[in-house]
Amino acid sequence: MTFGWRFGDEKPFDWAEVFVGGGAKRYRSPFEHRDRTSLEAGIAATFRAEKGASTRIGYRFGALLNRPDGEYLLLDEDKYDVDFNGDGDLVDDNVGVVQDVDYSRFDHEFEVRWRWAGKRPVGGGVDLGLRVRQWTSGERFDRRHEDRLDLRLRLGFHVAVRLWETGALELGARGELETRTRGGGAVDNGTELDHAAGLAFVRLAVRF
Ligand SMILES: [Ca+2]
Ligand SMILES: [Ca+2]
Repeated sequence: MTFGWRFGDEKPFDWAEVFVGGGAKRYRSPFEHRDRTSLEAGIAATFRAEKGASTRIGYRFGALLNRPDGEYLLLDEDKYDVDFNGDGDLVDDNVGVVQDVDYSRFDHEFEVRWRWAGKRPVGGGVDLGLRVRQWTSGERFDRRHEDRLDLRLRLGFHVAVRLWETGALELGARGELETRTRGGGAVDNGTELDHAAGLAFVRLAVRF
C-alpha cells in the first residue's frame, strides 16, 4: 500500500510517498526451511529544483523473518571443536550434518535519482542506489549467515535526445558492484555474491 502527497509550488518538495507492505515466500520441498514472511516500509520525496529538473530521495526497510530449521551442512570439526562424525577426533573436514540455520535478515535500500528534462531537446538522469542486507542468524553452526552483511552499490545514467514532439531516444548504461562481509568485517573472498556487472542500452520511447 502506498500513500502519496503532492505539494504546491511554495513547498520545498513536490511529491512525497509512504509505502507499507507485507508478504510471504514459500519454497517447494525440500527447501521449506527457507520460508519467510516479510514486512516492508519506505519513504520517498521528490524535490523540484527548476522546471524539468528533479531529485528523488528514497529509503526502504524490510524485515524478512524465517523460523530456524535444520539444513544439511558440510562443517569442519576443528572450527567448532565438535566431533560431528563421532569417530573420536576433532580433525575431519567437510563432515555432513543437519543443523539449524536461520534465513532472517533486515534490508535497507537507499536511492537517489536525478532527472533533467523539460523543453530542451536533450535530457537525462543519474541513478544511485545502495542496498544493505543484514543477516541476523544466531545459530551456532550457521556459518553462511553469522555476522553476514551483503552490500550492493548501483550506478546508472542515461541521456535522452528528443527526436520529434512525442518521441525520444535514450542512451544509457548502468553498473553494480556487490560484495559480502562476514566474521568481524573480513571480506569473504570467492562467494557467488562478489561480482561486478554492467549493462549498456538504447531505448526508443514514443508517447501516443
Ligand atoms: Ca571426527
Ligand atoms: Ca577422523
